[in-house]
Amino acid sequence: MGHDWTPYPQSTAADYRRQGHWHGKTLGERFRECARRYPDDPAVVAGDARLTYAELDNRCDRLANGLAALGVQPRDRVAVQLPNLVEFVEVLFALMRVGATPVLVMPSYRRQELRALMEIAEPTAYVIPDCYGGFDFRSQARELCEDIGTVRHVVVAGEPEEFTPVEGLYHGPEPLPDVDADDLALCVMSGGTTGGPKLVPRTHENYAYLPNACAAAGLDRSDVYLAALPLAHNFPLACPGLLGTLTSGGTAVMSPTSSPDDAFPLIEGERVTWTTLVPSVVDFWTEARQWHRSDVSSLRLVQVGGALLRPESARRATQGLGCGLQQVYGMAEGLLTMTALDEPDDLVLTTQGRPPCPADEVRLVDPDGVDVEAGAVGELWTRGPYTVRGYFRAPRDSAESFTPDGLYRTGDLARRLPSGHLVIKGRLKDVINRGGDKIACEELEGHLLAHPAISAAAAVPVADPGLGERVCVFLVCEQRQSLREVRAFLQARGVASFKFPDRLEYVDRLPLTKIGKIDRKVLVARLAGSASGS
Ligand code: OOB
Repeated sequence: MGHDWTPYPQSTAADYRRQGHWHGKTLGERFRECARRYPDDPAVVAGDARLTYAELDNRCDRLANGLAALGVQPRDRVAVQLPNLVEFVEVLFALMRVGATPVLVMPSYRRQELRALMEIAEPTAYVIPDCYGGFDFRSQARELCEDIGTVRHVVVAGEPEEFTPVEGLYHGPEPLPDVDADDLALCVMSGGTTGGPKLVPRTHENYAYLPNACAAAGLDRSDVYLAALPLAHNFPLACPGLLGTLTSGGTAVMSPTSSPDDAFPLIEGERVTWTTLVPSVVDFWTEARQWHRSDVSSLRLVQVGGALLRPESARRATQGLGCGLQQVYGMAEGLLTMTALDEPDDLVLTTQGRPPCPADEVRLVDPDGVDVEAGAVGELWTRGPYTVRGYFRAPRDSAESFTPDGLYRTGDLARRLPSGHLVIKGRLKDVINRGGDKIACEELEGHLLAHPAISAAAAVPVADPGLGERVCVFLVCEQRQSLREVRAFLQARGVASFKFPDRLEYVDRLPLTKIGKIDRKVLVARLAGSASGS
């Protein structure tokens, strides 16, 4: 420990415990306490599976035993690429109980992203579904395991073929190891400010703070949560999401996708009270409410975050969905801000709220790292009890993204209102936010440059009414490629499809800044100019 990731300074950790932000408990213990208190209450509903707290707790223990018997050791990393299935919940808690570290990977990630993450994490096992969304995860695992020598077991939820079935891993009770609350609970993927994929190491105390703080905003045992976004993402998982639900005695309902066709009947059937969405999906739900026959009147709260929510969308959603709205701004690295449920409309519709914890430090700084004047826009830097101090095994990226005294430089631009509410005004980092999915421009450009006909490439965001942003790529090419050809190239290379360009532009050369980097601002301005017809 300490070599792979940056721990909190001891005095800071002691302060967080003294101030009551950290409780010295693991997430597994917190869930178990809840299971003991409400053994017969429904914990998870997923497809045909309905598990009470006692049943889920027992299955997690048995699966922990099975994983240990397979050879999964404390502190091993295990890549988990599962969609919203009951196995997601069981595998997550079982690994935590073994003391291993789940490395959560989005189901949409493909060979390239997985390889990069696995090279960092060196997982000893990889957990996948059989097929999902028309994609066979077993054949991808076969290819990956040839390159990633550390993976000794591929564990499959569903039809395993030659791999190990999850189903066969529920073993009888055996003693499980003690797990320290200041050890790693899991790694989540960073939306990133620079370069390639990065892992965010979150300890139990750090991560348990999050659902706790958010749940304090009014979630209780009678609540029913719909997991409509992929649970591998921090937002539906822990803000307060699935973990908040299962540590407060509520019920979590798994939706295979966020489409109204899947989600609305579940809301009606299970009397769902709250859910977590990205802005593009909120727009879709608001529209669908007009024609969809399901009764979604049980919804009390929709949380929206991951990308900027336009005030018009927010207004339409509160009217159209007939429920409360909470704006959430957050990041895998930690900090979260949110509007409160009882705040006036203008704050809920136009701000991203405030951090939940008095120990959250939020600074808005100029390019020299000096605090901007009150009310001015600056880059948001942050530090606090649930914000990490560095990435997992990535000292160079950590040094770039964190200040020497441990503040995370978010790369986001924000303004603070006198009330303390933050308004996100844009970003400095070269990331495209496509409906909440984050695409690092440099990473995509690297993949494009692997094409023999492409000699230079620049990826930039282009404004889009539905997704907020889409991907536009400027290419310098010997031989012009069609959009379809470029996308097929990326697909064959094993790049996640949400990163594929939506639009191509050809240029003779790319504009460069004084220090020879791609001048993306010029390209963005060129797109804005062509959109307005000038
Ligand atoms: C969430 O986490 P990530 O790690 O996928 O992405 C973080 C980045 C932020 O730095 C910001 O650029 C953008 O996503 N973002 C927003 C936003 N929420 C996130 N930009 C504008 N408005 C918002 N409300 O996306 C995430 C994690 C936890 C909770 C919510 C979102």
